[in-house]
Amino acid sequence: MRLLGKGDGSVNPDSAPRDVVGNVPQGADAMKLLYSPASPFARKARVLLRETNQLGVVEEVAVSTTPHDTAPEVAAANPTGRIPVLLREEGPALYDSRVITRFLDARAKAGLYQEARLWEVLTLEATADGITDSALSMVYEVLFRPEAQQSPEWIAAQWAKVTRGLQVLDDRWMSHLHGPLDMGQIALACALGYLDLRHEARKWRQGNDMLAAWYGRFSERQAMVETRPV
Ligand SMILES: N[C@@H](CCC(=O)N[C@@H](CS)C(=O)NCC(=O)O)C(=O)O
Repeated sequence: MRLLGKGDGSVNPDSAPRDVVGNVPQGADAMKLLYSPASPFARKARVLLRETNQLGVVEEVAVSTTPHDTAPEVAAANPTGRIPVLLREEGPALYDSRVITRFLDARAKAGLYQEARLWEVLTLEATADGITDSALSMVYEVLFRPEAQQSPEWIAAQWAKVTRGLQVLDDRWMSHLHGPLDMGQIALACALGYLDLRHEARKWRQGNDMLAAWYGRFSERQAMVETRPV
């Protein structure tokens, strides 16, 4: 298994190579999470593992994978070739991030998908993941397409999705964001962390003051600090 993290499934030369983090799990429940340090989707699962105290049963294994060069261990477990993947002793591998987080939340009975606000939480998570999808595809457009084939219009359209999402969050979601911890909030924090990592120059905080203030506080959580991409 290749253990050097290239990043968000793109190229991330500044990511420190890592392999296993935390205790090595043993026993029937032992699981492995395939991730790379800069992957915002994998970070959702990694933050959840810390918030719900499950690092003792899930070993984090950094892999090196890109859209053009899928790591064999990722391809073997997830036909779409994407991370995160959760390898389990007691059942088939799980993907994508939303399936993994739902599974790990249920396993720990952590209540990050509270029944009383389930549809809100899922919609918030979908909004956050949509922002991440667009932000990631902008990076892929530049890294993995020949320059002559890159489309500035397409990149602008992706960024428009990001800014529309941020605006809606800043306008309508602040009271939810200030409520009890849930998976929508974690997904959003991972999305915003990715904007800082890859799109800092676009200054997403401008015009989204409340969201920026919320993120400032949320990113101080230990789980966020420990998983911050370098
Ligand atoms: N919907 C998926 C998206 C996962 C995803 O796009 N992961 C990226 C890294 S952040 C990846 O593996 N890219 C490699 C590829 O697209 O082949 C999820 O939520 O897990």
